[in-house]
Amino acid sequence: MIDENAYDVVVVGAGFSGLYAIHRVRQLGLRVRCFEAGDGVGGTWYWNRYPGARVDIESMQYSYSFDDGLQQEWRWPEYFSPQEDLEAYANHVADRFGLRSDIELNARVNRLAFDERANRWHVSTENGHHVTAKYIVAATGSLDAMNLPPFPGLESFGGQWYHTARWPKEGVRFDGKRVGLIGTGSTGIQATPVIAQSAEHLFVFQRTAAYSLPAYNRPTDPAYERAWKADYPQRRAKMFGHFAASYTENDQYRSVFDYSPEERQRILEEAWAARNGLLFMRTFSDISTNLEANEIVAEFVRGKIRATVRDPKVAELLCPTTYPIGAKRICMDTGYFEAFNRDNVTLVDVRANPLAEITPTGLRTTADEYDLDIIVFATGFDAVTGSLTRMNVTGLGGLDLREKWRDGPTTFLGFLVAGFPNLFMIHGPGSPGVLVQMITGGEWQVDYVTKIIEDMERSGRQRIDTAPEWEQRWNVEVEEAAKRTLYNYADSWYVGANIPGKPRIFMIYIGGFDRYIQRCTEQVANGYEGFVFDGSVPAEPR
Ligand code: N01
Repeated sequence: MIDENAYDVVVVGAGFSGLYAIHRVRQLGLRVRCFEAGDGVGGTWYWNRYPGARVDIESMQYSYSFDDGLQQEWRWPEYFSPQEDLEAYANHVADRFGLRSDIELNARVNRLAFDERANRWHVSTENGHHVTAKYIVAATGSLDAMNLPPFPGLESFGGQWYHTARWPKEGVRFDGKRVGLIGTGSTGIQATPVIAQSAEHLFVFQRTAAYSLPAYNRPTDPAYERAWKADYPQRRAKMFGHFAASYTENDQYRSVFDYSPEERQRILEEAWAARNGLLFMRTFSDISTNLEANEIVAEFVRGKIRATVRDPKVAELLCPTTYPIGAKRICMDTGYFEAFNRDNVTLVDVRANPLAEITPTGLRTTADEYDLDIIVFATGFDAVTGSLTRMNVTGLGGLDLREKWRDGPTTFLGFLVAGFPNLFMIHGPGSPGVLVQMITGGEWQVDYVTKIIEDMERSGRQRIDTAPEWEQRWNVEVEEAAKRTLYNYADSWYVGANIPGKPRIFMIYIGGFDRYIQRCTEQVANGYEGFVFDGSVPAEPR
C-alpha cells in the first residue's frame, strides 16, 4: 500500500529556487511536496512587500532561464521590477508549470529530523503536517529569517508597528501620521522616499550610513527587450559562465591607478550618469580588492551625496565613512538622498545617541523623545543561516544543526552539511548566494542537486553525506576568497555582524559563480570526491 505521506523529495520554500526545484524533481518522475510558510508563492518577493520594494538587477536577467517559451512570452514592464511584478511572475510560473498541486501553503516547517535507520527525513509543519521524505531541498532563502532587535518597551507601544519583511498585504496608510523608520540598509533606503510622500513626518533613525547609487529605473524600452529576447540563449550561456551570474556588455575594466585623477573623475562621472548601481561598482577592477582604489570611488560617491542634500550637516551624516564601498551590499535607490531635502523628513543619528527604548507614544533615544504613530523596522535578517537553523534540524545521532554551527556554519560546497545526509541547501552558507544573480545561481544549484538525486536513484543509493575534513577544506576556500577582497572590513550581515552573538564568519563564497560551478562539477566528476555514500569511509582531502 502506498503511504500517502511518504515522499521522495520535500522542498522547503516556494520562492524562485523552490518553484524550480519542484519542476525539476517532477521531471525525474519522483514524488514531491513543497511546504511554504506564506499563503502565496514568491518567497522573498512574497514577504518583502514594503513601500518601494524593487529588485536591483535588471529583470531581463533576474528571471528564469530554464524554459525559452517562458522567457520569450513574459513581459517586464520596468527595467528593475517592483515587488508586485516579481510576485506576479512567480504566480505565473506556478500556474504555467502546474506546480500548485504540489505546494502546501501556510505551512511553515518547524522540525526536520533524520531517521538514520530508515534513511528518511521526518518533516513537520507548524500547522500539523507530518510527512517523510528521502531527500530535502531546503530552498529557504538567504534573507528570510527577519531580525527584529529586542528593543525594550516594544510591547508597550500604543501605535502600529511593522517589520518590512512581513508587510501586510493590504498595505499601510501613512497620511497624517508621524512615522519612525529604523534601519538604513537597502530596505530602509527604498522605503524612505515612498513613505515620505504621504507621511505627515518621517523620522529616519540611522545607525550606519550606507552607500547608495541611483537605480535609474525606467519603463522597459521595447528595443532593449527585443535585443534580449533575440539573443536569450547566448546571453544566458554567458551568465552561467560569469563570476556574478550576470550579463554585461563589457567587463573589460582596469585598475583605478591606470588613470590620471582627471581621467578617473571623467570615467566615474560617465559611469554615474549611465550605469546602474551594480554596474557602477564595476567601473574599475580593483574597487573591491584595494583600499586606496576603493576610497577614491567612495569619496566620489560621498561627493554626490553632498551635492544632493542641501543641509551640509545632514549630508555629512549621510556620508558613509566607516567601511569601504561595496563591503556591504551596495544599495540602489530612487530619490533617497533627495528625500532629506523635504521639510517632513528628519534624519536622527542613533550612532551618536542610541535608541534607548520604545515608549507607549513613540521612541526614546539617549538624547531625545519622538512621538510616533507608526514604527517601521527595516532592521534586516538573520541572514543565510537563520532560515535553516530556525527549522529545528537534527541529523545523525540527533545532532542539532544549531549546535553543529555554534562556531559558524560549515558546509561542503555550500550545499551539504556533514552529519545531515540527503539534505541539500540552495543558496546555503558557503555558496555564492546573494553575491551573484540569485535566480540563475539558484537554477544552477537546483540542477546540480537534482542531478545528484537522479544519480542516486539510478544507482540505488540511500544516503549521501560528506565529512568534516571536506567541510573544513571548503571553509578554507571560502575564507581565502573573502580575504582577497575588502568584504571583511564591514560589520555586515555577510559576516553575521548584525546579529549580536552570531559568530563572525564570511558566509558566502565570493570566488565567483564560474569558479563555484567548476569546483562543484569537478568534485562529482572525480568520482564524487568528498562525498560519502551509504555510510562508506570518505576519501581524505588531498
Ligand atoms: O537589512 P540590512 P536590509 N538599532 O541588514 C539597522 C537585500 N535587499 O533589509 O548597519 C539601530 O542591510 C542597521 O544598522 P547597522 C540586500 O541583499 C535587496 O536593508 O547594523 N539600527 C541597518 O541600517 C540587502 O543587503 C533589495 O548599523 C539597527 C539596517 O537596520 C539585504 O536584503 C532591497 C539595529 C538593516 O540593514 C538586507 O537589507 C532590500 C538596531 N538595533 C533588501 N539593528 C534590492 O533588491 C539593525 N539596524 C534592492
